[in-house]
Amino acid sequence: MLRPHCGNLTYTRSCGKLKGPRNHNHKQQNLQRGAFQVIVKKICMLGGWGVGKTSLVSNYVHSIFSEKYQITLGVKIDKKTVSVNGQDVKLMLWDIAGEEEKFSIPPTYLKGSEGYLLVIDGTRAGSYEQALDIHERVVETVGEIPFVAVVNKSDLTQEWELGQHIMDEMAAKGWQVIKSSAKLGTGVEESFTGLVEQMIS
Ligand SMILES: Nc1nc2c(ncn2[C@@H]2O[C@H](COP(=O)(O)OP(=O)(O)O)[C@@H](O)[C@H]2O)c(=O)[nH]1
Ligand SMILES: [Mg+2]
Repeated sequence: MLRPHCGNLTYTRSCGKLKGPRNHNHKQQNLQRGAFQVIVKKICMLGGWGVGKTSLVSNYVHSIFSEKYQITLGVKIDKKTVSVNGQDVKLMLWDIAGEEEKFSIPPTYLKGSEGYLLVIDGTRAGSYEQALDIHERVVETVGEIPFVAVVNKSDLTQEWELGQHIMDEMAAKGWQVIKSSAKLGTGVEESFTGLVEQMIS
């Protein structure tokens, strides 16, 4: 399937009939390229309104942080290839908004996803309740798949609301919990890497 003359392992049209995840319903793919094998994984960004999903992706993929609130319309897919435990993994990072305010996640959004970041805003305890609700809906839709609970905005210590008891509660559920700041870039890479490690283990 993969043509040897395609210089880059991408899904561009220039590679002729090379089919990407779009054509394969985002199922896991093992793409052979000589001795290398790249696994493709779809990851969804989930969480309530304004918790920092888009900012986390921006920081992770583009090392950019914007104070301006960007209302994400529809779905945006960012791509990043990482090497985790010696394995190259091409991540397709799905980020939506639109209906998220109402916590309705379009089924097509989750389809084929093998993991997600469940983002919580540490300055708004209510976003934890939203995350619990979203998590429940995801389990109902796609079953138990790997995820990391990311408690974001850790730089805003003055406005911090999420008490230790909530952190303990999440830990007691066996969740992997990571504090992050999309603004400072702390805990961001760790969150994605932690998720990928769960996904490929
Ligand atoms: N201080 C601070 N602000 C953040 C952080 N992450 C996101 N924000 C801000 O929170 C708002 C919502 O972020 P956004 O990524 O658009 O949230 P989304 O709706 O979950 O995608 C924006 O104004 C961001 O600049 C963070 O780690 N620290
Ligand atoms: Mg967004």
